[in-house]
Amino acid sequence: MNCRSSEITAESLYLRRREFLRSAAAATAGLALAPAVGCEAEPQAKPVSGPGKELADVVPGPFSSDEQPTPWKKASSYNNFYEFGTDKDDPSRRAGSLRTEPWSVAIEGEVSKPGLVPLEDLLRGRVLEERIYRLRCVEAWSMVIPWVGIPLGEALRAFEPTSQAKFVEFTTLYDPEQMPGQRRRVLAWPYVEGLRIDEAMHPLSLLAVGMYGRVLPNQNGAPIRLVVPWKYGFKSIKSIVRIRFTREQPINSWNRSAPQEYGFYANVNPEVDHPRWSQARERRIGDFRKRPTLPFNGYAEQVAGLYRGMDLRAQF
Ligand SMILES: Nc1nc2c(c(=O)[nH]1)N[C@H]1C(S)=C(S)[C@@H](COP(=O)(O)O)O[C@H]1N2
Ligand SMILES: [Mo]
Repeated sequence: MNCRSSEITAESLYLRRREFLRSAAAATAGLALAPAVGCEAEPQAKPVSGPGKELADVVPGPFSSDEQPTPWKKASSYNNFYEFGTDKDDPSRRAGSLRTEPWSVAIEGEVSKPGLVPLEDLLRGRVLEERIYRLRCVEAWSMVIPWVGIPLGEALRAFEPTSQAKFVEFTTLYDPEQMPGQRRRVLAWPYVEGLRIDEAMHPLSLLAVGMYGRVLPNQNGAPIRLVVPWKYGFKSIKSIVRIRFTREQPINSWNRSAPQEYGFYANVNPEVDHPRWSQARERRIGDFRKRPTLPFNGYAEQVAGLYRGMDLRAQF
């Protein structure tokens, strides 16, 4: 069976299909799409668990790309999540050991409302938005993923950062029993990332809890992760357990491990090569041909103003 074309059909119809499923015409639409759906389900890597629970009451959010979403199969089986190993298929094979319930996030540092916040409370009363964002890895590949989440800035403001809060630091769970990749010191665990406060508050920054209308698969950073679409993928930290508001610029894991290769800002910049390869082009997962990489991953109109006056070659 020619899977490529039917796979594309399945993905391009994915949004409309969900509408159909909700409507009275569900039975007919389901029939019409049956072959494509079957193909979509064809395994590439064996998933640790099936697609997550469907999320209810998701509204379309702003800034969505109109590009074709990457097939779910690829987005959930070609991953970087070193806590489960360094191969692309390690996370989808091994992340089943991560327990995502119950889950809390510690709020610390320069805030008037610190505390340990259960995930349910973090989400309570908030509208889940779907935003189709490009994610561009520093390794020169990219995907287009329909994320589901809440604006990071809105979530952060609720904790009332003080005027001293200049940066926000995020930390991933540390538990080598659940995250076997942490038994090897490929990075200084736990994984840490950071944003300047204005970057964190920018309306593009998303705290994601789902993708493709469903709860995040473990390998994609369940139960809660960042998505910062104008920065290289490593800034989009997964499985967050701590958010700390700081006066000083946080030391992010990749900067610590290889400072000459990975900076703090990590804004997607086709003009600044990685020391070992070019950043001028990228391969969209599923495509054969490479395409040019866009400044700020195509989000320059929204975010270039944050960096006015900065030398982004020096502060890479
Ligand atoms: N905790 C943690 N977060 C992480 C990583 C990681 O290894 N550990 N990898 C990063 C990198 S390099 C990329 S490209 C993205 C990949 O996200 P995805 O697998 O959902 O596409 O996650 C980022 N977040
Ligand atoms: Mo990445």
